Amino acid sequence: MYDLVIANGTVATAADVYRADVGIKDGVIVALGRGLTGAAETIDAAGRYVLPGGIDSHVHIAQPSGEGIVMADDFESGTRSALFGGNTTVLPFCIQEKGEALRTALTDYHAKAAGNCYTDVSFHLVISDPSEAVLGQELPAAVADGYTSFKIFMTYEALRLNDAEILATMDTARRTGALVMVHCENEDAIRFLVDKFTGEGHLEPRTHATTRPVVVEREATHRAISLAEVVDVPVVIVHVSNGAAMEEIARARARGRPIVGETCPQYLMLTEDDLSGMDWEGAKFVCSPPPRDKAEQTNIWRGIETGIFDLFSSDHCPFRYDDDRGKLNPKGRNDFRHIPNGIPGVETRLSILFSEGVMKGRIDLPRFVAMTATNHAKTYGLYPRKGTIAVGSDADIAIWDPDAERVIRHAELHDAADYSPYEGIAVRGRPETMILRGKVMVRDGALVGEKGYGAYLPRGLSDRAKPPTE
Ligand code: DUC
Ligand code: ZN
Ligand code: ZN
Repeated sequence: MYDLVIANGTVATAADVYRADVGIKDGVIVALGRGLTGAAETIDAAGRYVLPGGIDSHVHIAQPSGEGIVMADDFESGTRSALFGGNTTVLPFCIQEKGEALRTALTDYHAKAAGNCYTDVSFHLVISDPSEAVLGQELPAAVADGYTSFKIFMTYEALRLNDAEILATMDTARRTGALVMVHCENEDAIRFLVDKFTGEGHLEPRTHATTRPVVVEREATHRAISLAEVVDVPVVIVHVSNGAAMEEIARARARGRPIVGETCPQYLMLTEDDLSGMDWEGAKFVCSPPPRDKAEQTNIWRGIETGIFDLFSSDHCPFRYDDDRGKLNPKGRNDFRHIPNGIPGVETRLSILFSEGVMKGRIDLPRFVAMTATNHAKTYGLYPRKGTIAVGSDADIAIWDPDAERVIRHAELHDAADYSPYEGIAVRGRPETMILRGKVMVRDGALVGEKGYGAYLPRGLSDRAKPPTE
């Protein structure tokens, strides 16, 4: 009757924690109950947590990263690493280069993913060239085809949009029901500081953090929220690193604005001091926004505990360290301005929040599930197919051993980078068996599933963004 039963485990959703067996047929959850029998295969999950597979809605895989720079992970290594980290779905970014048609960018990106995935995938767009054709025809067509979210940047010369472009792009989101994600850092302020500090001879990795202080993120967060208010659209503020930006979100919500807040492990576990590593090792921690200080880590925990953050994502953006095409490229090894921005983390995201959050009593299991799976599915148009354990949902399940203790070592991870920024951190809890649409992909820590079983998912509109009804 069932293809698979997961028996005797403790099931957790974003709402409840309860003892139940999970019955699976044709890739879908068909029963929750006690004493389910009649399965082709039964997995005994006694003493284990049975959780929805993680959804990481902010990862970068096989993304063009500038001349001479190559992102460490392709879809094979990136989704394999995600799977071992407890995830069953990831959402990477399909970048539109300036002048490029969205359809071209999407076709190229699909070709990279097709047949190579160990998890399900869906794509956000990045809009870098909001021309009339893009906003008038291409983007609405893409939204209708299931690319229902896109990111815009307020920093990086090649990607940033000015305020007029942000307003026009947000207006297309309003008309189509797409959801806008914003990278909030003020490029002109960063430029000013970079000129000042490099003029004084500061080229070391730590200057990356010095030239991207909290105020440039706070100002841009305020502006993004204000522009979204002018247009009257919801907005996702991604990778929030500090309390001042959190306050902008809280204030806007108090006015009734629909703001989604996202934060990431680096803002809990790293500080800007990490960028001062000997012999340019600080390059391993160069990401934007940069890690802050201990007081800001406490602020970010408060945001997780009190609900300012809906989403906990990895912002996995992997570059190899000791590599001519990575962090230590010929220019980057002498000048922080040429160190590619981003750090790996898709495999460590869930273990860090489980260990530091759930096992240390800062958040409960339903909040963990909400922040790592359910809210991602709801925000990005995948719910209730994904992100929960319910009859009718895809059987995407992570079976966790809550007592397993280990120390994060890159040698044991499955990405294609050559380091982890979290090396040496002790964690409790481990996703030991992973099930994707009813198929066991990882069993007791060993890969048993096949590359290519992971599928592309077109998405519906976000629960947070609905188009006008007129
Ligand atoms: N923004 C991201 O979202 N990821 C990596 C680098 C960046 O600036
Ligand atoms: Zn960003
Ligand atoms: Zn990112």
